[in-house]
Amino acid sequence: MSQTTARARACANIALAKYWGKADERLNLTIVPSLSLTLDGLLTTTRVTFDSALTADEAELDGARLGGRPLARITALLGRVRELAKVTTHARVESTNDFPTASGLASSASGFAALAAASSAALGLGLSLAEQSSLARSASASAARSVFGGYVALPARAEAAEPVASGDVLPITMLVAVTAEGPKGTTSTDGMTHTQSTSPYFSACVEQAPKLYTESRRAIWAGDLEALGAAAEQSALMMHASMFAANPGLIYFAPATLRVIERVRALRRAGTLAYFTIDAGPHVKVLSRPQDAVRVEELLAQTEGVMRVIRSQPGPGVELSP
Ligand code: 2P0
Repeated sequence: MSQTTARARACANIALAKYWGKADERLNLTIVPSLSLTLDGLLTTTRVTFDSALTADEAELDGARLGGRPLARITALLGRVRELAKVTTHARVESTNDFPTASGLASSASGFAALAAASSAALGLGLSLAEQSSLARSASASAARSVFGGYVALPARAEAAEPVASGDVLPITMLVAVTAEGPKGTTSTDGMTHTQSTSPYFSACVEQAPKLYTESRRAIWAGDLEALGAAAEQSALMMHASMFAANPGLIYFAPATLRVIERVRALRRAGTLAYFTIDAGPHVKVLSRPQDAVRVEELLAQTEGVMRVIRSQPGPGVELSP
């Protein structure tokens, strides 16, 4: 019996300029460019052990055995790594998240970035970060971005993400207002396929996305939180508007989602810079200046329906760990 193992840690990322929709479903290439911030407060740790005694791949997340589609996505990535390393050995994957899984908190981003790094390292492949990003993207497009720290871009139809700027260029504290526990009803992959095939607003989003992406990049380099926040809010609302207009309409919002949006806008009217973004789930992620974060966090925590608030700073890219 032979065994070879490696462990990696990756942080989730939150897109400021959103990706929603595929240019190529089989290759998992995105139809629009996206730009994200990798966050230190949302961490996945994954150990991969290739073991000749195994007769199939197996995986567990937070101690629960995975099967069905989640396992199939993992097996597909492991298959690519085996092909590169020219081996046929099956693997055991043990993964833990320190945040709620599959509820719009980007667990697949950190999960597949950590899986790409750990599995390729376990087989001694020595992949570059761009190659790890491409591997992660083949499983989940947003995962391509979690390979890098700070601000990260995934251009339209790109194989791999690329770093844009360190988090210090525009320091932000991201406050995640958690409004539900447990998995969401519709996965991102299903939600975007449904939107792409039935929403009359989808093409408008695709048309507008490059402009918001360019504005976001420019705002980061100008250190302009107001411009970045405005672009991020429009990107998120446009994405959700396209889902609302799908047939049948897809609504990830909970009542508390709207209450947090209103709270953020009230803060801005009162002179505090705060901006929201919302992914394929009911939680609201709030961008604020680090010096305002404690006060903004308190106000979010007091909002009806907010269960807790996770505070994050810009985080590092994927790392191997002992
Ligand atoms: C993003 N999201 O840019 C967008 C915004 C959620 C909303 O990418 O099908 O897990 O695996 O490529 O990457 C979440 O979808 O979907 C996502 P697949 P993914 O972050």
